[in-house]
Amino acid sequence: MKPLKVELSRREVLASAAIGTALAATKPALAASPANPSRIVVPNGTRASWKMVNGWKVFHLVAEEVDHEFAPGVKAKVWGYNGVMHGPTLEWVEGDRVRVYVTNRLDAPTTVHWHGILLPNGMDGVGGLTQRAIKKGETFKYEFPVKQSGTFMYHSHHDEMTQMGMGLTGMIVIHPRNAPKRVDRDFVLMLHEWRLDVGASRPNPNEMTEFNLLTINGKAFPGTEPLVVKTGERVRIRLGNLSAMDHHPIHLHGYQFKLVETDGGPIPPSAQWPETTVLVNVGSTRTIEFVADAPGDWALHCHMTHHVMNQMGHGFPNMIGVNAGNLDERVRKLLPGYMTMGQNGMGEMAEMHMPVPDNSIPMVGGAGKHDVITMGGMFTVLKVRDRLTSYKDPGWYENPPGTLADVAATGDLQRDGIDVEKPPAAERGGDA
Ligand SMILES: [Cu+2]
Repeated sequence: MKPLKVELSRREVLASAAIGTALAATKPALAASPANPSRIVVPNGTRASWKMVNGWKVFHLVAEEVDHEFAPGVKAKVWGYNGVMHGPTLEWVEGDRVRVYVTNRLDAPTTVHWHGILLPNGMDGVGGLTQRAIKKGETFKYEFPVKQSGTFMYHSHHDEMTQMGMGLTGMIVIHPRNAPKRVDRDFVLMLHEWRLDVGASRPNPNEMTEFNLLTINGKAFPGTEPLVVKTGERVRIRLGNLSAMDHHPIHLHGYQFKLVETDGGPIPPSAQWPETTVLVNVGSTRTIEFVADAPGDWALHCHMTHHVMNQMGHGFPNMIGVNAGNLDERVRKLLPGYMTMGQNGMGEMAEMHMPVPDNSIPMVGGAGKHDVITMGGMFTVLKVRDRLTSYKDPGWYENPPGTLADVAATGDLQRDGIDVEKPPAAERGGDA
């Protein structure tokens, strides 16, 4: 089996940069190669192309309406940059001089704000305050030296509720020029939330509370690509949140990680503490790192349970414990095909393969190895494998013998004195 060839030293990256190697904007987020020195991985997403012109790293963003698929079968018109939503990830190196042209092809005026970037005031992109808005058809020029490193974001700062709610958002990664901390896999994930009514062709940016599509890099599970890692690799996950109203506690199974950086800068090692969940506030980035020493398929998801549901899981009457009796039969006289749902929760919905309206998906559910996965929305999978020939989705994890939860054998129950008819009573927890 061929070893993975994905590593490039910082020197090679800089050398490539110096000769003006442009990154492909829409290459799949896989291994780096000399033609593509980027080391970041943007699952489901893209990286911006650029060129060197007289010592300036030149980018061009075009704000426009784009067709976007949030999950299989759920499409909408949203606003993005360069044909994609979120916009392509901008990758800079500390010390670069960057120039970003922004062309507005929207009917509305817009601006671009460089979130967390230290720059001259007039380049900050706040409509009305630091510049006039970019009108339809105009191209503005932003330029500044890159004085810092880390994980940042860019977004419209004109009619923010509408424009960020429609998707005018993207991530920025800045590599340190000197002594970069080496990681093997460097993932970039942006969190966002949407209200897309069933049958609607555009999300509703006026929504304040009832978001029904929660996304990682613009995708709701089962539309999310897994994060593929080889056992033993050092992993960095950069999370940004430009949701309208919700912070997202992102939980990783199987690992303890450290919060190493925010958009305010790196956290000194002495101040880092271990976590299993990192709260990514609206308008902030959080970067975590860990060594992927445990192979498997590990869930990575928002721990707000309503954020791992898709469109139809919201605003549903509480039917838990309800005995519907012959209700279905009676209602079907009026509404053919009627079925009472939710008496045992929502998990069953994932299995019923009920027809759903056009341009919508069931509230939960994706195919898993063992059963249906009863989650949707802001959910993906970290796939850690001992052997990989590429970072393409390796399929489901093969659990080693004796390491998979399954039906208890009669012999096990007898050996351990378990009588399923007579479970032990809970003991008092207090002193009294
Ligand atoms: Cu959330």
